[in-house]
Amino acid sequence: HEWHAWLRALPKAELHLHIEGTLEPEMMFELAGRNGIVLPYADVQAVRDAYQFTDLQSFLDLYYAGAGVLVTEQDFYDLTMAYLRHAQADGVVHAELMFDPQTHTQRGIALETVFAGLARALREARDTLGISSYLLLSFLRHLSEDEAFATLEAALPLREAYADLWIGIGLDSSERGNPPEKFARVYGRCAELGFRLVAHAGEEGPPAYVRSALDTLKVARIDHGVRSSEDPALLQDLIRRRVPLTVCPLSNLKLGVVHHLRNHNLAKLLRAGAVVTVNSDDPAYFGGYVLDNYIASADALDLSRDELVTLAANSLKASFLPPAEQAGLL
Ligand code: ES4
Ligand code: ZN
Repeated sequence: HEWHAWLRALPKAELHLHIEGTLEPEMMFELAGRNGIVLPYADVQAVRDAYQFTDLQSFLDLYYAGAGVLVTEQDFYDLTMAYLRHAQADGVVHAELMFDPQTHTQRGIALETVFAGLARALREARDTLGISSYLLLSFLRHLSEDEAFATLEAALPLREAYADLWIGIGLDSSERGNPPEKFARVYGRCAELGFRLVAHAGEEGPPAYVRSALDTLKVARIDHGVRSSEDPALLQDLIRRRVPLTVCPLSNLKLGVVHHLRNHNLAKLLRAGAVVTVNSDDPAYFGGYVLDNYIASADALDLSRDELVTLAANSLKASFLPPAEQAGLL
């Protein structure tokens, strides 16, 4: 398909990507082998066969278990470099990667190990692949706000060493029952510290969580946000305030947020005037990197060339790059 090559060549930013969600089964075995970890799977195919999710939690259980093979600085480097090569092949010129420090510190991995491995890959890719990137440290919302504060306090001594990369804060994991306002105080502190703020909201959770992320956490972008369309006043606010939504179509399909991509509201949100972007979320688990997400959405929703150009341009404009750098990439 000639339009696939055209789509690949469109400069785009990836804004919703969990680096732990880029762990392909092949690398899971490789890292398990060199770290002396025995996986509860016979082979790569058995891992892939296990990826049949019914909802967000059924995915998260395997995602946190998979992350258990990440031990050394080299592991985090290899994981990140493999992602960046995929991203470059998809026409990504800038990536904002979320990472979940609590997933690693809870198993005794030092925060410095995580930062050092991610940063070495991101800085190398800036020079060798021409991809710029930022890091968004994400709090796990199924844990307490005190644990989020402790994570922030543990990470702050590293801020200066990684100031070129670590510019923001995210909120992820089990959404239902863990509303944004649970993290109001720690987000207030992060805002005072000058971090850019995003949060997952309206993936499985209700539109009220999107409202709370906006008004209580004061986020600059909403991760997912697809359930916002259930509240017309909220959707109008998102449109009027030009709050970007980092939508992940294949993720929504695999986790049963939608039952077919034909039913995805991405096109309706875009045509209503929302700042929609297309992203891959956890590509190793959901069966596609960012270009696969664009192609599957275009096929299912009859997106026009102009709409695809708008989606790619939106991704750069919704990024945390300074406007002058955005303009240079557009
Ligand atoms: C996630 Cl798809 C999704 N939703 C919420 N939290 C997450 N962490 C990793 N992937
Ligand atoms: Zn996500």
